Amino acid sequence: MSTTLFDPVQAGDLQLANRIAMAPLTRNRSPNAVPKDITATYYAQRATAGLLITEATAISHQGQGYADVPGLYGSDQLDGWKKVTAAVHERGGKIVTQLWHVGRISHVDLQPEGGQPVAPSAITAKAKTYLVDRDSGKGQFVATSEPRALDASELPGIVHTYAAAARNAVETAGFDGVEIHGANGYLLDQFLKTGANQRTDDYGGSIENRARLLLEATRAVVDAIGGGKVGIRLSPVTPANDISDADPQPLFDYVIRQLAPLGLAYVHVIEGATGGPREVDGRPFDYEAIKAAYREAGGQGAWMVNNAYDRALAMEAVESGRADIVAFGKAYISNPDLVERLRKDAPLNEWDQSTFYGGGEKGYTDYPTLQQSKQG
Ligand code: 8OZ
Repeated sequence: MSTTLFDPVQAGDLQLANRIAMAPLTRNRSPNAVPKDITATYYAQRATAGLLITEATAISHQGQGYADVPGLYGSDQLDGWKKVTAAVHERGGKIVTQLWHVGRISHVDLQPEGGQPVAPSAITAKAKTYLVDRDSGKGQFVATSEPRALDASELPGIVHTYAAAARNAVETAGFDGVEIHGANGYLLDQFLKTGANQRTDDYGGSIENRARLLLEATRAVVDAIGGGKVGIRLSPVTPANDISDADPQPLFDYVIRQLAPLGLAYVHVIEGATGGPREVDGRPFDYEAIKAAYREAGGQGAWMVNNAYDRALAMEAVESGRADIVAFGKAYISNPDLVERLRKDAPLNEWDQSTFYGGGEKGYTDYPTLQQSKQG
């Protein structure tokens, strides 16, 4: 019998009970970048996932781009995360945190001393970020601020910050590992892609140069905590956050071949437009080709896929061998017991988009399990 979605899998050092992952999901419920007790409840409720990937979590103040998203650079932030990892481990779950630097997707109000966000080049993204008015507590989407181009002399510091955050995550906060956010038009993806990177130094121009920062950061994280505890998320063709590349297939062929020897736990690929359609107009992409390139180059990490998977497509992906793990996003917001529901082919709770970003327990920790629905 072939492998199913519900079979265990080894991803580097991570021994996972099944092949269903909770995708990283921004929830904006961590004022002052500190996860609260309800965040521990939220993740613990979902601990039957083979792997929980936390919401994107800033590696530094400069890496912050949205109101009330958590961090990994302050002791109070790490203390908050300790409660989360303890609650998940108590329920037998596995949890990694997503290392995030937003680059140009930020706002001066969120930056150290109100400074400009940083980017490969001084090109403003046609994108929105999310701010919360301190007085009224109301959230709103606002245009991102004009960024300044990073000086090459600043890049080693950013690479170091990725490694420091990874060490904080594993050694202090108790995470089982980390996922590097290389997707969705944030800093590392901005360096990768021609739409945001017009540099003329060693970090711009050729594919090798554009991939340099992502690979340096990944190697530094691997050196800090070991490749078996490291995953990476990529989104070859997403239009999220106004990102684009003139020729993504050879770019990602190169990136994936460079990642192959690092002994990563997994590679996580968003197929299509993040949170949207699996095909993006005018941006064809051959995902099987980059998976084959990864294996050909010796990559042994688990292959995780994401975006608009339903039960049937997820089962097909694993049973056919196309993927080792499937990450579910929005379905995990509204179904804490998603694994059980998929196993039983039970109906899913619908999600409430109005409570995705910001707020409290409503739309966060109050979605019922199957059992609670029966009792209620
Ligand atoms: C939705 C809202 C804010 C941020 C991503 C971290 O797309 C995000 C994000 C998603 O990766």
